[in-house]
Amino acid sequence: ILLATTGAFALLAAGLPMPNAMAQDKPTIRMSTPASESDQRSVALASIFAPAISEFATYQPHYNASLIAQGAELEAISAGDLEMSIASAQELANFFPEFSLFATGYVHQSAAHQVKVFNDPLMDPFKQKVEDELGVKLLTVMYLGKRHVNLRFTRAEKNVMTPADLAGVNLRMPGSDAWQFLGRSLGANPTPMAFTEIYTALQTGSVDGQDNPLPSVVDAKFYEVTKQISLTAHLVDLNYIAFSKAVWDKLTPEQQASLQKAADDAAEAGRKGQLKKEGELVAFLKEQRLEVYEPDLNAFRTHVQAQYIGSEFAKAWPDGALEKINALGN
Ligand code: KDO
Repeated sequence: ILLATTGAFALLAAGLPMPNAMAQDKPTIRMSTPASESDQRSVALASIFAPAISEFATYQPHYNASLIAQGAELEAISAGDLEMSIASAQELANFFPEFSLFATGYVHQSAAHQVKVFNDPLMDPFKQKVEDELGVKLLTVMYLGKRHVNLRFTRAEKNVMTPADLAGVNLRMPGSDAWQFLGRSLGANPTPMAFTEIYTALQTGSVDGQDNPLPSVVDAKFYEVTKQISLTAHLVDLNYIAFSKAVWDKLTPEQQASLQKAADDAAEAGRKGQLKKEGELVAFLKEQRLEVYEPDLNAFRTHVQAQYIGSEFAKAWPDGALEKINALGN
């Protein structure tokens, strides 16, 4: 009698229609991210991806790195402890150094350029390797935004016009070699730290600043504990939707097609949301009394690019790949 009150038996006993697949056959897609629930990528996944797959899978997001620590998500998917993440190219570069190409300063030019690069055949061997060696499918590319330098100092204390002005500045960057290299290439003194620790570190002064796109600066309220933003735009930043190949392989071809479309649609909506916010937020940040200004972009671009040329990172890039990426831009 007890058994008859659970699961499908309960439905039968209550005279309710049986669903095609019993609820417990539906895979749960646990998604872990350091991003908050109000981040545009999170919003797009919850409002577009989740309902689009709900007939055959249950989307279960975990925000603020509450399930898996930032940077450990890919390993978790590979081990079967997680089904999905919003992965950075820098995290992929920990496993496959050639991914540092997509994490290099001033390579991607815009959100549209990122999409062209992701869909170009030049990406095929990159995607295939991740699938074969890590058991992770990169479904689509999401737009995070243009990263800028955001400091605790007033502009009178530190006017960041060129890389030389960042000498000695303790700039929080995410913890991986590719991220730290980007921080050094900007001329700063990078400090590795998880995203969820930045606010307190800025508040207490254990770092001088951080770099993130304007929507992240606002979403995480970094403007409350900083005084200026130099619009360096050093990285037009992206994330890939990383998905467990083991789970994917259990779906029917129709379900795979729906899930792929759901990911693409969510990415497109997230991109639009993020671009809109980027356009609006300079005014908001100025209202919050931050000094927001443009540095000598040519000086930053030239300096950053010079650091990468001939670096260990660049040695891992497939021949001709950078040229192909550039050709897809303006
Ligand atoms: C960050 O830690 O600075 C970063 O912006 C890195 C990105 O790859 C991305 O993961 C992001 O954090 C988180 O999603 C939080 O927004």
